[in-house]
Amino acid sequence: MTAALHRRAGHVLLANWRGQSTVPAAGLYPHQWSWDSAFIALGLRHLSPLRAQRELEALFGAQWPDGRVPHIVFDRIVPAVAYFPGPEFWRSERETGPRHPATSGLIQPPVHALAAWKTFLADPGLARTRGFLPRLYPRLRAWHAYLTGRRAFGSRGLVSIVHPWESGMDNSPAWDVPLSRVRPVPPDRFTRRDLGHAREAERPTDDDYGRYVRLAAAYRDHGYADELSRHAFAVEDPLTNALLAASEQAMSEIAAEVGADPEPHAAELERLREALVNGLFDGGDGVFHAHDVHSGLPLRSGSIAGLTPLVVPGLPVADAVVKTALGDRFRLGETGLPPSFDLTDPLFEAHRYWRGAVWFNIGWLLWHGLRLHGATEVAATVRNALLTAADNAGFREYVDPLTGSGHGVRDFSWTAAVVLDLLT
Ligand code: 9YW
Repeated sequence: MTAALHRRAGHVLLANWRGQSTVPAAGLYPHQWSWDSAFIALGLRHLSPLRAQRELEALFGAQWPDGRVPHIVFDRIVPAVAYFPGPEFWRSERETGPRHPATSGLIQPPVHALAAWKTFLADPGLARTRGFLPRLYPRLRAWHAYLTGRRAFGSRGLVSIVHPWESGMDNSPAWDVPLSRVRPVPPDRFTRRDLGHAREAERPTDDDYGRYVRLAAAYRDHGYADELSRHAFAVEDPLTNALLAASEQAMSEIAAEVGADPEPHAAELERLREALVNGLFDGGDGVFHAHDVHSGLPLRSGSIAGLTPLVVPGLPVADAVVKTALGDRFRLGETGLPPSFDLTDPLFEAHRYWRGAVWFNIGWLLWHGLRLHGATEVAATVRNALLTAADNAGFREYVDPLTGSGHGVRDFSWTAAVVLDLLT
């Protein structure tokens, strides 16, 4: 299976390459997405280190003056009707000027420095010739500074997200409580384009979309200002903060490579790790929970995001998290396929997007984190299960955690990229 799977995964990434970057999927997602590009680079580096570098460079080329890396960079030649909400909704040019690429104003989880470091390692000679890291390092620093500066709403030292799209896990049940406070925009006020490409029963509902649109429009109408009082939704998310911490580890390596001081990054990793454990870890059920900044309460849920702090080097509670991963709620030791939500919870839905289905980027993060903490056997189970599921289902966007059956779009870029990285 290995050589054929490798070849097929490569074809998916070649077909989805658009000259400067890769679309997550032809049709459903016809632009560049932020955390998709980071995962894509992790796989693409094995096919073409040059393209992997360019993928990240294209994304950071659209970075805003305030340091934020937008969650979507729009391809100007794609017709406006192809994706909602498109450039005419976000109106990013008001903030960045008309010469800047058109983008959204939201962010996605900061896995980029980790991807950049691994991309460098795939071909250090080429990267040095092109000045890849010396050019990217200041941009990565500005990105992290945006997060820990403008997005540190609480006094707890953690970064907040202000929209479910920023979590990367759009309709996770973890967001049901804070979203219930948001009045949905009526469905006849916007046209969903996603339903032309995917089954309605597997996507977020119209009510979800109505709330997403309300929050995004409010952020836009306040000039994307990051003031807590302006945000109806403000949440400290374990995945975002864990990836930032893991990325600070990569920043130490990058700093050393470009002749900068790694020490501030090592200190930042330590600070974030402590803030994560003190602020979000629940020893009772052995997972991390998001924290609702407005209510001051934990958002207790069975989201797989609660296991992702395993990517943080030196996580002191790693054993407890691995135990949870192996228990009834996630069954990683048996199935190897991480459900996006607790299998035993009544809210679990095997096929609906982030309410239970398995996503390959999260699988990769857990595989990486399990290995980091010495759980090599479980990591191997996860690896094999992801490869088999991608092979059988045709690089689908997500799969059923119990049967492995494929759902969402086919030939999804990060599924192929994760396969390439796991095979190499
Ligand atoms: C949407 C592109 C993106 C991912 C997100 C995923 C989905 C966009 O697709 O959101 O239109 O629903 O939830 O994580 O980056 O692949």
